[in-house]
Amino acid sequence: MSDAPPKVMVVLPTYNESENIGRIVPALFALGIPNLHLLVVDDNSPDGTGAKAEELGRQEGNAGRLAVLHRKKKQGLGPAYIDGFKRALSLGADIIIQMDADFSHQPKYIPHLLTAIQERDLIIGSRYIEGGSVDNSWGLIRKLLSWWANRVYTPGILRAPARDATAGFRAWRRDCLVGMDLDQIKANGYVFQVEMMYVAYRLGYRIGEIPIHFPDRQFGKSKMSGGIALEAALRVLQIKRRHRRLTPAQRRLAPP
Ligand SMILES: Nc1nc2c(ncn2[C@@H]2O[C@H](COP(=O)(O)OP(=O)(O)O)[C@@H](O)[C@H]2O)c(=O)[nH]1
Ligand SMILES: [Mg+2]
Repeated sequence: MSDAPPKVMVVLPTYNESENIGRIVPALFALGIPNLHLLVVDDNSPDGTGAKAEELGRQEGNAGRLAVLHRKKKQGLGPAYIDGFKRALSLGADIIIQMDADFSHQPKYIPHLLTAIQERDLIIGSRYIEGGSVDNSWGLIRKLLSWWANRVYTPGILRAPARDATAGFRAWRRDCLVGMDLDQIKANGYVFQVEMMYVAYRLGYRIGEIPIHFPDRQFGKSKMSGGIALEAALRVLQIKRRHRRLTPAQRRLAPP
């Protein structure tokens, strides 16, 4: 075995993030993490995010470290991530980071994720453990609902250890994503995050959390809504029904 640093690939799904993409790419490379690569997964954003990402990938210093996966049309976060994860595996990533492109997931936490993943298979950047927090502008009701859904409701149903099951700032070990049958992940939006976590848990992978502060985006618009959040809560039961019989014996050993 060589001592080369693991290949870390950050998967960034984008839809109309033209104001953010030119900021997040340099912010990620500025971390100075050796062997860090980026994969932008763009759903043909009408604002030209995909072309902008291509341009960034041609810039000196970025060339060979930034790939863009173009999908034909907007199909939601879940399918974009599944495609992105498959591509990251085929590009030989050892550790896969998933994060929003809008700075709600702050690059400064990536070193914390990378340290924690050494002892686990999945690390979740959590808003609801000690040291974590959400944007100060969130009203009390919104804060309470999100806390309750993630901290009480979802763990109560799934009996899985994550205390921020809908959080989308995560690190995965390659073996864990290989072991999961990604074609069996059907959910979209916030439930996608819950489904991925639950399948990993059922397959016996070790899940850990690190605290993060989650500020609201400064540029661009959110693609989520209160309705999507409510739907997510109802679909947790479906996720349980679909995957509760999975056991570690059903881990896959190699990608198809
Ligand atoms: N490729 C792709 N990215 C998406 C889609 N929907 C949202 N995103 C991206 O996923 C990330 C999170 O979405 P966002 O709208 O910020 O959700 P919020 O943080 O829950 O408000 C952002 O980087 C979005 O650009 C989609 O349909 N396709
Ligand atoms: Mg966001």
